[in-house]
Amino acid sequence: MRAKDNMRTAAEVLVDQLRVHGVRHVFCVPGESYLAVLDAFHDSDLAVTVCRQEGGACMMAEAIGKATGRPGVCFVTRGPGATNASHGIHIASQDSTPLVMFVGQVARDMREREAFQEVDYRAFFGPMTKWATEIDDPARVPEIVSRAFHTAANGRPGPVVVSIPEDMLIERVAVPDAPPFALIETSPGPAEMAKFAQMLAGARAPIMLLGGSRWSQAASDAVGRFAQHHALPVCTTFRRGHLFDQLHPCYAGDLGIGPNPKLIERIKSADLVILVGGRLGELPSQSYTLFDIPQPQLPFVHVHPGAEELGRVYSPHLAIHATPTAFAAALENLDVPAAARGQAEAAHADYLAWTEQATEQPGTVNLGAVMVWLREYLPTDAIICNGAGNYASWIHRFFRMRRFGQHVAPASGSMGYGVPAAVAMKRLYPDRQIVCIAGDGDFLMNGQEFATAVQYGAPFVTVIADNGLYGTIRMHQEREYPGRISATELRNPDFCAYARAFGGFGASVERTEDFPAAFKEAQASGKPAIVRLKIDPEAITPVTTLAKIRAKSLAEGRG
Ligand SMILES: Cc1ncc(C[n+]2csc(CCOP(=O)(O)OP(=O)(O)O)c2C)c(N)n1
Ligand SMILES: [Mg+2]
Repeated sequence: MRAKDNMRTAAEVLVDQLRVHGVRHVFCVPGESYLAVLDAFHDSDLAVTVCRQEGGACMMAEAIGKATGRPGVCFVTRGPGATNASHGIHIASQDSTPLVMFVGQVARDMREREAFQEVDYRAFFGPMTKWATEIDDPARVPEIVSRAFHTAANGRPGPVVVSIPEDMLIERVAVPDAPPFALIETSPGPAEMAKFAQMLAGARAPIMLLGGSRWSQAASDAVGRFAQHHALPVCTTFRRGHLFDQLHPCYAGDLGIGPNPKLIERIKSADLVILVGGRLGELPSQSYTLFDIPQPQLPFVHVHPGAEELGRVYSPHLAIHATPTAFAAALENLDVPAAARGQAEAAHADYLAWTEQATEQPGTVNLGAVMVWLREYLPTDAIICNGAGNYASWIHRFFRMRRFGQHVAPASGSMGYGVPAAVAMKRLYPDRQIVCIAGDGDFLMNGQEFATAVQYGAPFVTVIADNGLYGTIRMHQEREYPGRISATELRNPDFCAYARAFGGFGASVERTEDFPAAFKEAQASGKPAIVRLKIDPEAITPVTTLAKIRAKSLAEGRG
């Protein structure tokens, strides 16, 4: 409880700093290591979401960071809490998401004795974070929290971990609050933009690739106007499909897993590549085969908010150190001679043809047809959340993202993300429709957070593609070791009974044509819901089956 004088506990100062920095939501699993913070929550107007596992809490905070561009915040306890949470820290790191995680720590006078659940957080989280630190002095709480927010959100965003010793949290201090942190835009210089205009003017087949973070709807719209003016094809990189309206006449497709071969051809035959915001990691670069490293074989412009990313893998012909938002704004005033004309119309036609109709699949539920129905049915402000697994290939191929922030999913390829992300999105946007799409393996990695959704009355529909497999790994297994099944089969619970046992709604769908009614019923229930789809295990990707993969591998002499 707050004292009457102007002395506050360090925990109270800390919670006050969160409000100063504009935080509305915190996600946590409680621990005795930070009871004083829990007590300070009691007097604050923060929306606190108590979760079932720290991995889920950290992913919820990460999803807030993705959706808003401002650090998501979570609190976890020491040792087991922090190590559980590391799953979400890794996502924030690889996905360039601003996140600040506070970890309760043993008392200062016990450190270095391997006290109960003691961990050295600087050492443990160091390589996975932008900054990992510990607060020793209550008077420095405003300073260190301010630095944590600036560090997490600016440049290339990422996670920051702040360890808070429990005895430090209860010390009283008189200390002023810090000012609110600032999102710092890095704008491209006139010389870089002039060089860019010159390169574009000379190009006959340019293409733009969008990725990374530090985007906004306004930036996406600005790129759209620029692209239309120059008939410039624009594609999005793995799990960043929401950075561009996929029905924009210049949208060229999704550069991720299982891309349209015509898109790959188009990129290979381009005479100028403009990569904006992303790193072009292993998946979008098609295992680093698209462009030569370090110097790409074709003129390559790289726009990135982190100076240290420019030249890290690709040595660009033109490096522009800028946030995507600032670069997009600069495009509005760019004078490029009309000679610069791309091939947007043909590229968009290729995209439409590739995604128009679901492919034929074995089994009675066609996941492609489900995605086609969802893309027509859901409003454009609906949000799709998912984790990792082959089921996501159908989202990437057939669901058409229309707005910034419409897809909240891990570019890091982490399973278990969809349910926590959906909880966070429903807490953030109670009036928007949230849909989680999960694999059977994927769902049960953080399916416990379904209880959190029920507890907070946060209804969203989870569509589970139940194929009884860790399908992605079976696919790789059949390719490398055909017929030698090992550790990839799943015996699943009754997912509908699971939903009901938690206080939600459950329905099972065995035929594609039954999906719309089941989905609508799930929404109408007003409860967190599961619609389980019975997927034929043979339907392993939108274009092939397990049997075909095995047969090909055997024919090639493997196995
Ligand atoms: C946390 C985590 N553990 C393991 C993996 C490796 N992995 C990638 S996909 C996959 C199987 C996914 O199974 P499921 O969710 O059922 O989707 P499916 O591939 O069957 O559609 C596994 C184990 C991962 N990406 N993330
Ligand atoms: Mg599966």
